[in-house]
Amino acid sequence: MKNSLVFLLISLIGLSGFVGVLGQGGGLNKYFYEKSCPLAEHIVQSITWKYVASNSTLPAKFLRMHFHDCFVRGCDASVLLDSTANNSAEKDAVPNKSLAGFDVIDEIKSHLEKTCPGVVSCADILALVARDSVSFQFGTPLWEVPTGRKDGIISRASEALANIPSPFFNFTTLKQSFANKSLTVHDLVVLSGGHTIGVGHCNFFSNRLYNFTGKGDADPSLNSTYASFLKTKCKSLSDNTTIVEMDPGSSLSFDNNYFSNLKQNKGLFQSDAALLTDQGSSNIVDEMLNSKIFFDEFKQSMEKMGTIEVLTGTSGEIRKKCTVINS
Ligand code: HEM
Ligand SMILES: *[C@@H]1O[C@H](CO)[C@@H](O)[C@H](O)[C@H]1NC(C)=O
Ligand SMILES: *[C@@H]1O[C@H](CO)[C@@H](O)[C@H](O)[C@H]1NC(C)=O
Ligand SMILES: *[C@@H]1O[C@H](CO)[C@@H](O)[C@H](O)[C@H]1NC(C)=O
Ligand SMILES: *[C@@H]1O[C@H](CO)[C@@H](O)[C@H](O)[C@H]1NC(C)=O
Ligand SMILES: *[C@@H]1O[C@H](CO)[C@@H](O)[C@H](O)[C@H]1NC(C)=O
Ligand SMILES: *[C@@H]1O[C@H](CO)[C@@H](O)[C@H](O)[C@H]1NC(C)=O
Ligand SMILES: *[C@@H]1O[C@H](CO)[C@@H](O)[C@H](O)[C@H]1NC(C)=O
Ligand SMILES: CC(=O)N[C@H]1CO[C@H](CO)[C@@H](O)[C@@H]1O
Repeated sequence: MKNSLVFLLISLIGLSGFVGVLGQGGGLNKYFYEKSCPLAEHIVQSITWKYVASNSTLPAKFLRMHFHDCFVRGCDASVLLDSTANNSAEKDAVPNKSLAGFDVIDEIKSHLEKTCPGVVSCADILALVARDSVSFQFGTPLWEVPTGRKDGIISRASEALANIPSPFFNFTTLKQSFANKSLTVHDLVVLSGGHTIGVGHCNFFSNRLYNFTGKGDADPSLNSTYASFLKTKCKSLSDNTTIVEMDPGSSLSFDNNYFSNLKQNKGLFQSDAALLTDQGSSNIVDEMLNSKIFFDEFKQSMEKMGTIEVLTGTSGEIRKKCTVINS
């Protein structure tokens, strides 16, 4: 009787541990570096915070970089690889032209290689940096990043083009793009909230100001007051150098203001405005007007995005340098 009780207890503990690991998704877990590199997460956070403290545009760069990484071949740091003589990497694809912050990742990686050589993957570093940079403002992590990702060895510009959703997408193509990554319409709306920080280049939306249907017209779904303001920034259809805040007035603050703007028809890209064109999606936008709900849902969707097609166990490698595959 006593033995069987002990057995039952042990089984339960074992089972909950097992379920706990599976529950993280994709074979990742929260304590992956606990023995092999106990300071890993501390090192990532302190270097990230050091940079973000003096440059508040960085969280947007890292959040977008993580999104681009996960949507192309999974979260495998393929976005960090440089092009080589015979390969044009994701970095060199048009959607990646404005990615930045690679130098910070490199500094973190070289610090970690000194502390625990060959242990911490670039894919985990990027996932952690995205989380820590956005969380700096709050002083505490906004979502969990279970670790154990391996680095991929392939990066192709053509795949970035095929997998990164375009700002010209409508609701149908956005939904398809996210469904391709096992993400729902709910994830689509919630994660679009990432546009509460950062900037966009004029050429990604100036058709909405100057030539929406080819008749020199504006997009009727764009707030006309906002359109007039945007025209003072983006002077022509071909301007591809000027940037504007995506969440005017609070583009450095991570909050749910994106959704209030969206409701006033001030979503910057067609892909933002598209979230109001479907009833179900539009209802989710309304839910996100509640800040607590947004933060809670964003946490869950980011945790999901961070597990897309991850390489774990014996797949992939631990790169020595994040910009090149091991030779
Ligand atoms: C839903 C489909 C999405 C589309 C079509 C899209 C498109 C874009 C475009 C065109 C830009 C402007 C890039 C530039 O001009 O430099 C941008 C910026 C940004 N995106 Fe998205 N995005 C999407 C989803 C996401 C998601 C899921 C996240 C993260 C959760 C995200 C985070 C960001 C951030 C933070 C920026 C600002 C980057 C900066 O300030 O440099 N986006 N996005
Ligand atoms: C690609 O170029 C590198 C040198 O940059 C070379 O080592 C490698 O063998 C080449 N790979 C292929 C598949 O041609
Ligand atoms: C902040 O970081 C961005 C992206 O790396 C960079 O372009 C910009 O020059 C930096 N600003 C300052 C003040 O260092
Ligand atoms: C959405 O865009 C796709 C691809 O451009 C197009 O085939 C489709 O007709 C569009 N859907 C709607 C509802 O506009
Ligand atoms: C979704 O994946 C399918 C199959 O790989 C591809 O043909 C399609 O273009 C993708 N759609 C989007 C919007 O990314
Ligand atoms: C507006 O679009 C139409 C149709 O694509 C094109 O013929 C025209 O040149 C465009 N106007 C400008 C100012 O680019
Ligand atoms: C901006 O447009 C010019 C002229 O069309 C082009 O030469 C240049 O490569 C573009 N730059 C970017 C960053 O897209
Ligand atoms: C347009 O934006 C202004 C604020 O910039 C807001 O007061 C107004 O309600 C918006 N109009 C529509 C139709 O959403
Ligand atoms: C950050 C980065 O690597 N940007 C690259 C994007 O692609 C262009 C060429 O298309 C490169 O010149 C940039 O260096």
